Amino acid sequence: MSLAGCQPRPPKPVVMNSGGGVRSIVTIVHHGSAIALVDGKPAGYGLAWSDEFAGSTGSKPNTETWQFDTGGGGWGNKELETYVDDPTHCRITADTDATDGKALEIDATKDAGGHYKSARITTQNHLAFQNGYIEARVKLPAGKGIWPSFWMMGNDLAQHGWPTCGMINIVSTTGDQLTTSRAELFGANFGDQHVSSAYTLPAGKTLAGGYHTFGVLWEPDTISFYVDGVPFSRKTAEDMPGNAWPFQKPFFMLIDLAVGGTGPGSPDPSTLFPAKLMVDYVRVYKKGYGGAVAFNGPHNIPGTVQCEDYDEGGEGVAYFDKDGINSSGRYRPADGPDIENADDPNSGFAIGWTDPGQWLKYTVVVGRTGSYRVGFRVAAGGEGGRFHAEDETGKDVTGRIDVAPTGGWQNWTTITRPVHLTAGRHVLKLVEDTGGYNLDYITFS
Ligand SMILES: [Ca+2]
Ligand SMILES: [Ca+2]
Ligand SMILES: [Ca+2]
Repeated sequence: MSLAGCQPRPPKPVVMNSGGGVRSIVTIVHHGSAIALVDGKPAGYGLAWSDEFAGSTGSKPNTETWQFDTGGGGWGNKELETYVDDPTHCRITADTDATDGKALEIDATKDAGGHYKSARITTQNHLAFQNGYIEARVKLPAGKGIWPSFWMMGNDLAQHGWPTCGMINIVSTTGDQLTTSRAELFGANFGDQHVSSAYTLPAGKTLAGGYHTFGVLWEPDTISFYVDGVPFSRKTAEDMPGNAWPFQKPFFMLIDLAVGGTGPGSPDPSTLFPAKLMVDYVRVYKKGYGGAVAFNGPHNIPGTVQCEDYDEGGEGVAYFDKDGINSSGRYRPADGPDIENADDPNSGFAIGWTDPGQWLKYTVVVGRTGSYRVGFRVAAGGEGGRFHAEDETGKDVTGRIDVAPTGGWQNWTTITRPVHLTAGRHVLKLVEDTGGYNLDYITFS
């Protein structure tokens, strides 16, 4: 579904050339209070989600993640482009400067009649995020009238409209001002008042011509912006017009390449078309995620999680296994967790050799906030044992689960419990409080 025609069209921020009633507060660098990045992310954060834009060359970005906003009409800023859903304007492309040799390319074109076409993609209706360090590696196009953006809007846009839903502009820099990176927060429900932050690159440096990273560290009460890992702004509600702070709820992402309008002004004869916006990746790091990456997933809830499909990332990241050896050697022989065949319909393999203190992580995407029935498929040939599951904050989500003897290591039974889960991406951690049972799969319904 496109925004065009069925919902208000959220504008991009009007910043640089705005007048009359628009309050633009430019605040420069608070290094002292900023959180430094370590290995490209805040300490204690791990990769929770990414799109590396590494699909088939020439294809559109993953449609399970991104949808196209289409249409023209200025998008609230008198912009000149018409956004189209067409790989000619938005596709995966080979790029030797990209970390993995591939990037998303958005092309803004001008035809013989002077009409501009470009693309805008969003995760709206697909994925939303709340809190974390969110970063894109981007090659910005230069030129008067060129306006690339990587930004986020509140998931409640349709209910509350812009700007009350909130907006986080991680990159909102025009193609004729590439010695400065601009970021903005919008949140007030009175006009487009906002707080803007700007970072001017060191003398002689420019954002043109190569990849740079643009990040936001979004914590419940503060939002900080980064360019190439350098923090340049840290804001709280006190900095916002009317102390608005609509950032304690999920936001979706947008990437677009606008042409003209009240932000950058119109292109001039020096502006080269097509203008190309390149995005190597978008990554979301979250506190406590520890670097685990979904294996054969992420697993959708409601749905079934095979216990052998624990995350990738290895010892101490995706799992803790006491001897570091897969004793049965099945399925994932290089890993530590012990995976054996499961004599149970449609279940593949099972985790055995459970041992107190061992754990396994599973990256899941919860479809809606609410109550679920979780069913653990278990077998216990000996005396049985117990385990529980935690979310990424360490909260016990299941309570203690006792496994009674089932009369054999392949005599499977299901233990069900109610759980409450919140929508979005999470990492569930299955913690073995004792040994004495095998784990086959987990159902959520
Ligand atoms: Ca890439
Ligand atoms: Ca083991
Ligand atoms: Ca299984």
